[in-house]
Amino acid sequence: MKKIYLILVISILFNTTLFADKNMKIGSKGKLSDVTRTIEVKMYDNYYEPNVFKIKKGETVKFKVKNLGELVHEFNIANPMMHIKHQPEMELMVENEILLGDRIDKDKMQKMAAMDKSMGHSHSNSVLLAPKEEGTLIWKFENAVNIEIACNVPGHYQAGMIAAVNLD
Ligand SMILES: [Cu+2]
Repeated sequence: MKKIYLILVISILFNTTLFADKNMKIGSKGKLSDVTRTIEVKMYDNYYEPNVFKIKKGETVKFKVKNLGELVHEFNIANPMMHIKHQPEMELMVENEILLGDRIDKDKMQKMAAMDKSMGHSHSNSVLLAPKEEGTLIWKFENAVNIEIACNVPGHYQAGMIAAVNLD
């Protein structure tokens, strides 16, 4: 029984490593010329509207995201494991006072990014918006599996700021 458990743990760890490489099956940054649909998304404290997205496999979607909440929020397309992995980066941004509750210190973000890339928060699969800000993200859902859209501002994911993505 113990042996089986050990094998299970090893295989989970192994899969985790496989998933953590560049070919994570979440799709890729899309081109404007490939966009077939634009979806408007509103972010509130702490939820998305809509909170379910029906997407065809291979489709390139443009998301127009608006933060109508009073806090900073993120619209991040990833799988659950990537979200968990991204959260310490966001916590560091809070510790470095780049990410404040209701605003983003963009000057500081740029300065820090010059030293540490993760502080720049320039991920093609994510937009980070202060209240009243708007952003767009174009994503190609090719080979995408197990996707969820979530906010990794500390505490928000845990509070349930997650939108489901149904791929068919
Ligand atoms: Cu949030």
